[in-house]
Amino acid sequence: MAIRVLKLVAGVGVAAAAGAGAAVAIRKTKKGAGDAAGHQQRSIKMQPLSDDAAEPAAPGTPEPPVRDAEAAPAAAAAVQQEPAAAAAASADPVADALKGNEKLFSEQELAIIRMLVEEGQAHLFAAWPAPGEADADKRRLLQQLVLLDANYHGGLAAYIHNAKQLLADSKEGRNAFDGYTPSVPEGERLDFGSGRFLQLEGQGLEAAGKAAFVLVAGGLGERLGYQGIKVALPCESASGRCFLQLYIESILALQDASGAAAEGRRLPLAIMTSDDTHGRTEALLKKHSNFGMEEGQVVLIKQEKVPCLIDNDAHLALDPSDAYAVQTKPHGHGDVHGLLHRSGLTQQWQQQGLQWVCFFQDTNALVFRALLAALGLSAANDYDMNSLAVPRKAKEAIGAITRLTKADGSGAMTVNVEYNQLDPLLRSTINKDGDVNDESGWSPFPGNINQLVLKLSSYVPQLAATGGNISEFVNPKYKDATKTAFKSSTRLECMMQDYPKALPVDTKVGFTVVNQVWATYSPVKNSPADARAKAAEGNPTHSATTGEMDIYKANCEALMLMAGADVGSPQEGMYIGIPVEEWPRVVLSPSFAPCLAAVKDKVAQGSLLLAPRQDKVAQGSLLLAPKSVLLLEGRDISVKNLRVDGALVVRAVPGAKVVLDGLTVSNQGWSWTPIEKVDSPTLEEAIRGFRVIRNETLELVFDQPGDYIVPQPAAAAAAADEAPAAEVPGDEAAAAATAAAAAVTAKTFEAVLAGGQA
Ligand code: UGB
Repeated sequence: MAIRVLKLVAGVGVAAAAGAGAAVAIRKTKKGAGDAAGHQQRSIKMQPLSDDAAEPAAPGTPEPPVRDAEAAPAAAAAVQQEPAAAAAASADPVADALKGNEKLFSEQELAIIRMLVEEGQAHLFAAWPAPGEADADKRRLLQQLVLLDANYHGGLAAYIHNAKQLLADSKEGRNAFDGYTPSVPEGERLDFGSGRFLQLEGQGLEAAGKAAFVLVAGGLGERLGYQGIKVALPCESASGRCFLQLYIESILALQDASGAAAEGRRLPLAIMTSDDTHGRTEALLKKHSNFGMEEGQVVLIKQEKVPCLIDNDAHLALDPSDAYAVQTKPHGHGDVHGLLHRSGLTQQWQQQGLQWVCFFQDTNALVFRALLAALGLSAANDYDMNSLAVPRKAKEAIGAITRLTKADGSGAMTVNVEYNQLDPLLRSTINKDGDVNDESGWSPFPGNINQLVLKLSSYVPQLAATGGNISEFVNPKYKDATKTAFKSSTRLECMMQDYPKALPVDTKVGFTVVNQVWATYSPVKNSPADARAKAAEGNPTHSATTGEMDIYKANCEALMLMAGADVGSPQEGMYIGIPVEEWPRVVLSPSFAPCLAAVKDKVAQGSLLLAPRQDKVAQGSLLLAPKSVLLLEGRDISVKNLRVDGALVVRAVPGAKVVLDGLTVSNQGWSWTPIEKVDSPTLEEAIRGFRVIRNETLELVFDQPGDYIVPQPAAAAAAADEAPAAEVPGDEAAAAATAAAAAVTAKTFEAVLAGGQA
């Protein structure tokens, strides 16, 4: 493998030519993540909620019972006990349940036990041996119950009460949307890169300077078959940049491009974690010095899990592998609103003068390509809430953003309706055919992808009114049609997109559809096996394979749309049975392309050619995939004339103004080698189906500010006699020769670019 690294020292280039003596260091080594020490993110450890009667309940959920163990009649408690326990009930049901173990516990713990017994949960203690045996385990269970009680708004009593109500509704088949008439809400549909898109993007960029960002990252990649945290996965293999790095760099790029940085303002990022992801997210940030964010700029807020339920009576589940632990599961991403409120972050952001909060999920690398247009529409229409959305095919398994209005005028909301609820709702109201496409060939209802823009001035008071508690749902998998038993335990959940359910009727809720799904949404959710099954049904696979390929596609399309670049035609490819469109591997760093308009500014019209083109690809079986690779990593790089047939990587620090003008790169490039042909693939490689082999690369590194033209005018002129532009061949010997020179003159550098003759 030959990786050629030209490390361009400050002063080389046009400005240097006019002044200081230029020196170019050329080396042939590379890599090293540069993990500077310094743990900078601030972690807010959420305090357990106090058992505060003033804490608002989740909107739409029933009132919790009053927690007053003394006041509750013992007879009522006995009725709710398990039959065996009820038979043996005495005057003190707690004593009955604990069988002499009472003395192990504090008053606070005994109060919780009493409440649980009254709520019919005596089974949690039924198998306990006599005092003296497993006492530490019994205390361990109580400690967990105290925590679970503290972490749920209204405590465990409220949780059990809400669960009973929702389980009864589920058993009866009651529809939460009964009485509502659906219609298509207010919003706008945009073509990626259109004039209107760019106009809104411009408005969005201005608004981004007053935005906070929230990443929900409490979920594990179970469906993906990945053990690590998803935000640590590379979003693409060409740069190896992980999702968290991409998101943070995108926010920093917006901070810069919006002018916030110039005014000394930092755009905050809050990340919701869970016990499954917290430690590893913290460690990832620490290892990479917050990927460039300052101390305190990124904040972690951790959600807690909720107890599992074993039946319609909301009996709490003991862990199948531990009789002294309640089984728990995630409560859903809806927790984010309550956490933002209770941490004080939203109030703090408002006091700092911020106006918007942008929410996004853990593995959609495209979100920042379209988010600005949504932010712009929010600003233009003064939306309290705006959902970035995608076109939806009727019956597609994706929620639909829907306006729901009560016939009697008593209520209205714009909210996500899950696809399985939409069809029956439409049939029973406005369309006997249910969920069908309209004349456009698409469902008139936009597809929800959970990238939300909220207006802080209405969000903060709404959180104060509701505590940020989001209406919950339950989704038990029943054993049979009688709906009396579950296949496995269930739990209450809540979703962040259900936030509008509790909003006042006159709240402005809209949507922003970007018509090109590939420009907006390509999450990494499914294992290769599930992805193959989805592909077989003709559905998007939402796999690591397509997540990566769609980044290259979106970047190529951006270059074509904004700069008339020639990137050839995409090829059909297949990795581990997952079909993909293969485009040249183009990575435009967030600093290079914080928005589409920046691509237009930095890449001259018709100035870029990425080979091989269609005709070359068609020639031989070895060239099944486009091999050209272009990585532009730096704010101040621009392209005036560039041809790449191979791999070119340009890295430039801020202030290194690099103009690629008349450069032709021709080398062996990189190959995306199918996983079946490589030894010992890593898990990250296995779930996407390939390993990147870097055969040959021209890497230009500009690590000092200055003005640079590549190749320098003299080199270009010299080369012009033989070729239209200077050419860098993939020549191992020449690379070795140049690398041998510890420091060479600018003239040598020109020679390298002209023909590798150091
Ligand atoms: N997440 C949390 O932070 N905490 C939790 O408790 C759960 C999740 P999934 P799913 O993309 O099309 C969502 O598991 O089931 C985070 C929307 O609900 O990927 O696919 C997690 O880390 C759905 O309406 O969610 O469904 C991740 O970042 C639709 O938009 C995010 O929440 C769908 O995504 C989503 O978690 C979609």
